[in-house]
Amino acid sequence: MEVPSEVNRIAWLIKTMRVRGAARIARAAAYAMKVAALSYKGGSLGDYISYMKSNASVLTSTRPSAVSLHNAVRYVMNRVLRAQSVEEGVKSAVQAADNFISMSLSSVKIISEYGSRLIEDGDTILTHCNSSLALSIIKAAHKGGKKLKVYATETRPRFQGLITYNDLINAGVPTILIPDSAVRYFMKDVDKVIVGADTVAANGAVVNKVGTSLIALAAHEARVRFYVAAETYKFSPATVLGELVEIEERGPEEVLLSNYISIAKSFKVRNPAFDVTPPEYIDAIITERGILPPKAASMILLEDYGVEISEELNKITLDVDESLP
Ligand code: RUB
Repeated sequence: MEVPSEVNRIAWLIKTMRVRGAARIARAAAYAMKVAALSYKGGSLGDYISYMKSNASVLTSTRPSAVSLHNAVRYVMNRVLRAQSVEEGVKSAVQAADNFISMSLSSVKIISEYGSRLIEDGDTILTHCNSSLALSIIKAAHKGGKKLKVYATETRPRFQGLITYNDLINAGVPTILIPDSAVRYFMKDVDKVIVGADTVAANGAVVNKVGTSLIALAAHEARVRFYVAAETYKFSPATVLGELVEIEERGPEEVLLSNYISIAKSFKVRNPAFDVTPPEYIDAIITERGILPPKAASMILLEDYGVEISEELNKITLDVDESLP
């Protein structure tokens, strides 16, 4: 059976960034897996499983750097693979998708609560791009009566900073939009930087919107605290085994201003959507399981994926030289 049009539509929404931000992408993918399961008609358990795998790969191919998306799909698929019948497989996919979505939403609430405790009355905060987790913390602190000021970076080339600006202004948080290149200029006025994450690697490095690592560097230089807000399903199990996170590169048309589009072909352009901030520049990762030092990422990953990781390790065969003593 073919991938249903609704699943293809959701994949298209994610790919074209109409649905964006790692948490929303993950919930949309979990929902799409539920749609896929409910749309399945007839066939054997084997057919159902390969059909679900096709749906999973359509979804995961949309945005490679957001491990949240891959983990959401894996969460549903792991349960599908354990089913003994099609009926059970459909039921467990629906249940797993619903569980993932409610777990994701409750993580946002917990993180906003933990994170808002780190913010003090009178703080000036800088945020980059548009992270629903970072914004939930800022809005919770504001709601709790703390007086804040926020610098929101523009976030070229897609200008997600404008979404952040509007969201915070609508919530009543005094916010100033600044060009990305002005971050170091304003850093002396900033008390804390709070950003989101697409992926957290086993060594505590964070993959987030391109420019994040430059901001971390400027914060480090100015001795300003740098926090990352991320649910633990953004932690990448593959990185425990040394795999690197693929950085998504998008088209040149996003970088060139509209008046250059006509001569765009003569420009050589690179447009990475994300970059990697090393753990040394991160003070803490605010998760639903507590406020963690970045180096604790590997512990969380072993807790959640220990069995799968050791199975993978067992597959590695060493070429041993028998003649050695
Ligand atoms: C969005 C981005 C966000 C993270 C975290 O990039 O980098 O900071 O996804 O978002 P894009 P959230 O606009 O390319 O998707 O905290 O909402 O999960």
